[in-house]
Amino acid sequence: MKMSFRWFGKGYDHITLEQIRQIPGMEVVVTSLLDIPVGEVWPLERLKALREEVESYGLKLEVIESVNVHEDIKLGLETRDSYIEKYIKTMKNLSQIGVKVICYNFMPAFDWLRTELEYQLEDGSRTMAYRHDFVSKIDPENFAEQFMEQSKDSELPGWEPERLKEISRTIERYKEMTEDKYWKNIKYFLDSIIPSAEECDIKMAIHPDDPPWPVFGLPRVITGRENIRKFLDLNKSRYNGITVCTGSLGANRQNDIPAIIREFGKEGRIHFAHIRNLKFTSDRDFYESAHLSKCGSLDMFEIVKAFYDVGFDGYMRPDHGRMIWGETGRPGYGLYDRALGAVYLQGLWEAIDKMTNEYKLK
Ligand code: DNO
Repeated sequence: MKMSFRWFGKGYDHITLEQIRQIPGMEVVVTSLLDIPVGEVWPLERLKALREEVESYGLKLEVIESVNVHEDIKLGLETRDSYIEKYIKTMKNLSQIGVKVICYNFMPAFDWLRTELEYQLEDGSRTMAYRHDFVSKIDPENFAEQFMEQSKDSELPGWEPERLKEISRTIERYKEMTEDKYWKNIKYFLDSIIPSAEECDIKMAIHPDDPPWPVFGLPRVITGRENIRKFLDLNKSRYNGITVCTGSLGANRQNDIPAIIREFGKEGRIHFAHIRNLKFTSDRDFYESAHLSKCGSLDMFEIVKAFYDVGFDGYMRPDHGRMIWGETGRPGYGLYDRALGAVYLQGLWEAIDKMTNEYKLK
């Protein structure tokens, strides 16, 4: 397991690489070029400069999150081939700077979704929350407006202002989309890019849909064990893999996350792990809690143990944290709580490792 930390890049993140390098055990930075419009090629010169910047802090740049998939590819339009070509060029450029994993998603129209960005917890910290009732009653346009208001100046990943402005129009384009067609579009994309991923030695790691059920009538398919199996079977190369995001999959109580990790981890199909906890406030509603098992509804020990047992040698990062100690910034992506998460996860790993090898406990 290699511990990593998401960084949005200079000018896009209030956190510095200097701060990230000081988190104990931190090895890898997970980043992206946020200013390149979705679908355009990421220029090699920019990538070389980015790598140099990251490496000058003693960190490695081996994971990209995300190279977003153009809507035309998801919709299966004729124009998709030209976007796929550009996607492959970006992959080739990324391989030249030593990137090993690309995290991406295939969620239609927008990325992950929360209803509150500043949900206040008893201890005064703030976090993100999801209320299903709210989502089922509101239309996407109103939702997008409220979301923009709440997020103030800090842009959320997957909720860029350009996307939000277009949201109704984008959703409209999915009117005729069935789940079946959507799966076909995924397969078309995979079959086009995976041979290049193999050549480039870059593992593709799709992010699960968050939350893992249809929203605003749009298909959402990467939702749990069965659909992950279906996804992996679309293209059986090891380079076609997944990101296990415990918070996304964990939002559906039926998902047995340790079992998912064991099944797909053994097959070498998990390339990236986003680890966070959440606390259910009803059957479907939850807030994102601190990472510790006792703070939320997920058992972090069981999750880390499953990764350990399958010999996970991919990248792991602490996912969304709360805002604590007066920090302000991009919701979910503060420094302090995620740094605590990174250390906690490494603590679990070390304990499991020593118990297994030195104390010979199973
Ligand atoms: C949210 C993130 C997602 C993720 C994308 C990957 O915080 O986990 O935005 O980066 O879905 O493409």
